Amino acid sequence: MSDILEQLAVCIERGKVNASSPYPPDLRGQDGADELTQQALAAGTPPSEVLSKALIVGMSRVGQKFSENKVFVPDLLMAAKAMSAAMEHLKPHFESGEAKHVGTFLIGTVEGDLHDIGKNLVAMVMEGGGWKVVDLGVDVPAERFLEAIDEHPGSVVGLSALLTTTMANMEKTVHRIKETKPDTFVIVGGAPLTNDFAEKIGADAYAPDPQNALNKLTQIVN
Ligand code: B12
Repeated sequence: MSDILEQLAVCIERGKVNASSPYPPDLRGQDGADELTQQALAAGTPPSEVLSKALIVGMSRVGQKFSENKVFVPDLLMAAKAMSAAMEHLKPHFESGEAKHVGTFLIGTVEGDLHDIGKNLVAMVMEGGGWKVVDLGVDVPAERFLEAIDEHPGSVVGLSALLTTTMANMEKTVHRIKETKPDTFVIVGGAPLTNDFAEKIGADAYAPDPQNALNKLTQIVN
C-alpha cells in the first residue's frame, strides 16, 4: 500500500499526470497521478492519508527542488497539473453529505497571487467537514471579499497567500474586512505565514493546514 503512495508522491513531484501523458519521458507508459490515486482509494487508503502521505509530500519535494534551482516553473506547472488530476478523485470523498451546513466558508487567494493548490485543499476539507464553501478563486481583490460577505451574511472568510509580496495584500484585505464588516471571522493561511503574522495583521486565526482550519472553525461555531 505505502508503495502506491510513494509512487503517487513521485508522480506529483515529477508532474506525471496519467498513463497516456508523454511527460516526463522517463516515466512514459507508466501509471500517473490519475491512475494511482484511484488505485490507492480502491485499496482502501483513507482519502486524508492519500492527501497527507502522497500529494502533499510530492508537492513539498518539488517545492524544495524549486528553491534549490534544481527544477523550474514549467516543472511546477506539471506538478500542479498532476495534483489537480489526483484531487478530482479525492473531491467526492470530501463532499459533505449533510443536509444542514455548519456554516458558510468564503475562501480565496489574495490579490496578486495565483497559487491555488493549498486553497483548493482547504476548501475540499472544509466541505468534507460540513461547511458550505464558496470559492472566490485566485487574485481576489479585497472588494470582492466584501461583496461576497454581503451575498453570504455571517460567513467566515479564509484568505490564502503564498508569496511574501502578497502577504502585504493579505494585510490590506484583513483591514478592509475588519473596518467594513468588523464581526466577520477571518482565518488566514499559506506557506510563508505564521501565527505572529496573523495576529499582527488583525486576523482572528491562523492555521497551518486544512485539518487545523476545520477544527478551529468548527470550534468557533459550536
Ligand atoms: C506550485 C507553485 C507554483 C505554481 C502554482 C500553481 C497553482 N495552481 O497553484 C506556479 C508555477 C503557477 C507558481 C508561480 C509562481 N511562483 Co510559486 N510555488 C509553487 C510551490 C512549488 C508550491 C506551492 C504549493 O502548491 N504547495 C503545496 C500546497 C499544498 O501547500 P500550501 O500552498 O502551502 O498550502 C498549505 C498550507 O499553507 C495551508 N493553506 C494554504 N492556504 C490556506 C488558506 C487558509 C485560510 C488556511 C487556513 C490554510 C491554508 O494549507 C495547505 C495544505 O496543507 C511553492 C514552493 C513551496 N514549497 O511552497 C512555490 C513558491 C510559493 N512560488 C514562488 C514564486 C517566486 C513564484 C513566482 C513569482 C515564480 C515566477 N518567477 O514566475 C510565480 C508567482 C505567480 C503569482 N503571481 O502568484 C516562491 C515564493 C517566494 C516568496 N518568498 O514569495 C515559492 C515559495 C518558491 C520558492 N522557494 O522560491 N508557483
